[in-house]
Amino acid sequence: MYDIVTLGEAMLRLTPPDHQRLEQATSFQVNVSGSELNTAWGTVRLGLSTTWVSRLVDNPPGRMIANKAREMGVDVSHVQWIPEGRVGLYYCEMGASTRASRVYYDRKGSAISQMKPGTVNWEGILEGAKVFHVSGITPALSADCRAVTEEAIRMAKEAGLLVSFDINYRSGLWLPKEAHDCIVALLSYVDILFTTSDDTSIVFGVDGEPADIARKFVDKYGLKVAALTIREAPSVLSGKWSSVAVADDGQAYASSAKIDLELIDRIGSGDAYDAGFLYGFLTGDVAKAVRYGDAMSAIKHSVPGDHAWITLEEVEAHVEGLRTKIVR
Ligand code: KDG
Repeated sequence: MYDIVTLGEAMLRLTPPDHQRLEQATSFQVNVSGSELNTAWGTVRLGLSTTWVSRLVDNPPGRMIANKAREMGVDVSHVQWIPEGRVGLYYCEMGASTRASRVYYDRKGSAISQMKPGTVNWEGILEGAKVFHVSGITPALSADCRAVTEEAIRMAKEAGLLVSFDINYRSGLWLPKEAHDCIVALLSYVDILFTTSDDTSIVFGVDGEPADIARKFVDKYGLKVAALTIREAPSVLSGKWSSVAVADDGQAYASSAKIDLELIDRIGSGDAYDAGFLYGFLTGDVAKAVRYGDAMSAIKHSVPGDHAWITLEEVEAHVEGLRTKIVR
């Protein structure tokens, strides 16, 4: 029995070292990536039991992904394996100075994009679980993935789980109108929504103050809670992080302060937020969810790679107050 069930694609992430341009690289750092796997990973680091449902090729990249997930304690027993095909890749060029970071995807036709509805034993996987989490990346991968996402969300709701959804709009995968029409249909099942004002603006045409945006979504779609993450990026390598969540009683829970960050690696920081938030929500309330989400995400910005190599003790220490002196 799991606390959390996730569904999504994992890819290999190839990053040239030392802020090199992609074209000049002679080697790559290799990381395992993927929004829902990142979140699964984060929840396991905090002590929850999480399974990640996906589809992988039984070849070295596919096994590398599953091994990395296992290493962290994410359950992969429901991953579908196929003998041939491909897992996705993405290249990540880390920016600096006035050159922004860039991501280049190479994921078309990946194993999960051909995952069919009716092929996952959702009833068995969801039984006794508390949360089903997926992001807008998964239904954007293909028509099949959209059907699988709809099926999983519907069955999770029927089984009494909380449904958690991160809009995570990817412009390379679909147009705003397609994303809008798909996500609106999913939102009627969603309890916990994660998003940003960039995504609500692009996909829904909804702008405004973050708390007002969150409130609009809670009211319109009958959500239990909507959380907006707020990033300010005064330069390529520095930023400020905060978030606000609005619950179904209309109350807003905002970060106690904006957190100043050096952006060692910001990819996966939204997924880390989701993990911290879900942990806080399941073990406390919305106020705790915001505190733990903020702490997870803030620390993630200091960690290279997509995954939140963070302990619960570090998150709790961060929640108590920032310590910047060396720990010996
Ligand atoms: O949030 C980070 C993820 O999104 C990354 O691991 C993979 O960008 C990604 C994608 O589109 O799946």
